[in-house]
Amino acid sequence: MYKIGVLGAGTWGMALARMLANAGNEVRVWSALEREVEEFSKTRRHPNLPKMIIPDEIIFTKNIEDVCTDVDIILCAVPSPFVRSTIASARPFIKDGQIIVDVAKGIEANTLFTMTQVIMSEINKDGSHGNVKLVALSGPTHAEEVSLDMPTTIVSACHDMNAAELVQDIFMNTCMRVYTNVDILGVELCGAMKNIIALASGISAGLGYGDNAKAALITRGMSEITRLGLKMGCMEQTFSGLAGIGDLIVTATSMHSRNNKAGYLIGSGMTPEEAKKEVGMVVEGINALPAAMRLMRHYHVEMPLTYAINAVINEGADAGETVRKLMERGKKSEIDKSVSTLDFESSLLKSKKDTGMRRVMTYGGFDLLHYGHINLLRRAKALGDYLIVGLSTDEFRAKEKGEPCFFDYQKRKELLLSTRYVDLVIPEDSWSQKIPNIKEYHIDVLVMGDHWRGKFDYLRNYGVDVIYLPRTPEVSTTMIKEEVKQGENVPD
Ligand code: C2G
Repeated sequence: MYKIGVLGAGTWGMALARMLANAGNEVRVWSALEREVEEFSKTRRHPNLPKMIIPDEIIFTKNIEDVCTDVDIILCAVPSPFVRSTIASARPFIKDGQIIVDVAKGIEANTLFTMTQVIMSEINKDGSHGNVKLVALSGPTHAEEVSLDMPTTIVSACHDMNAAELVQDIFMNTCMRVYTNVDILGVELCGAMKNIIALASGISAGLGYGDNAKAALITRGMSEITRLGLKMGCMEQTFSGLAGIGDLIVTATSMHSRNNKAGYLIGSGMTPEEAKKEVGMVVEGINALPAAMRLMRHYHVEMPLTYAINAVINEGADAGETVRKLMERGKKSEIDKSVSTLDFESSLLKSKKDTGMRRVMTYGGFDLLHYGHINLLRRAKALGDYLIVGLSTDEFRAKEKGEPCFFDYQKRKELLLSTRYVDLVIPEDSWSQKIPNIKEYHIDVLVMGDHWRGKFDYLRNYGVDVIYLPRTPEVSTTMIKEEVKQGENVPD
């Protein structure tokens, strides 16, 4: 069994804490609200989940260190606006390499970071948490139903499939079926944006419209979220999966959903403030709107529903009038043109700079690609969402290392691109190209093995995080060559 530290005693955090404790795990729960800690510890009840009994084995604490040290998993279950500050308080107690599972759904308005990117950027401020593994756990999961052990499915998403599969093992049981996905950005984008469409669905119902309008909102809402996601480099299957359409259906059709409920109250005539007060819990769809509007503009994606909801929630537009305008829009085809050229990809890279999407760069020869290289590439990719490798050319390698690589540049490039981590390979033919590369590709993080420690610190002056990761000590290209040579010399 596992030791789980839970940050946040809200509805979702407590439903999961109960499930994990009942599965035999050791579960400790921290809350910033002392009264919650005392009340839940004593009553073993949660006000938002009246039918749920909190297992006696769950330990509550107001000391954040208690849930961050000596645990296999930290579960971040605080509302999205409090993720950054909570991680800042927890950082001193979190060891490098820790697996953190995020269930908060949202996008940070000023950075446009998803929640796992917020966690990574906050926890690695000290540069000594480069190996923390972040897993997003997201899907069609009403806490109320999970708290009653009703059958549920969810997605465990991480660049590192090992981490995603460990979380799958921990959270899987006869009532919770967990699927893995490597597209963490797509999973998190869906989790944040679907709350906005759920608001729309609630507003529609509040205006007295029926299932036809609800189906239209769900379908066209998923279509615009998918358009945005593809422009951000996500995988299309994610949007037709559990974290995508699955979560949107469950959120937009159920009165369990706060977003749907808040939307209904607004459609019925309440102001957003009155509706939020009436719902009494965090309405993530309203929190996600500022970021959604910025993403829409940065990626030049047409998202009429998101635009319309923002007008109603943040600009005082009349809901009924807004629906009429939506219905009177120009004619459209359902089939978007698809774009996939490299020119688009480099223009996407250029536009990504302001949207907080993190681009990582590393350099090397990567000859006779081995697991030491893969360990480096995997950890480098986990620091962002797009990994570029500056691959030493044959000439550069011969000049700098005195001997050519075993595989030529094309073969080494092909091998790198066949891995799950590398998104783009460019030639490295001079030591001085790192600064122009950083500017041209809007690099946020430079990653190198720690035998280079200190050598590239000067790049920090160009706004780049420079992170040195421990080499995999027992393997190297030179060692492989020598062992093969010795093997050749061994008499039959
Ligand atoms: N690496 C590692 N563990 C190993 C071997 C290599 O982590 N056992 C890392 C290195 O630290 C480097 C990357 O994998 O970050 C590529 O390694 P090499 O091909 O040996 O590249 P290097 O000689 O470090 O050249 O401009 C910088 C140079 O191109 C880097």
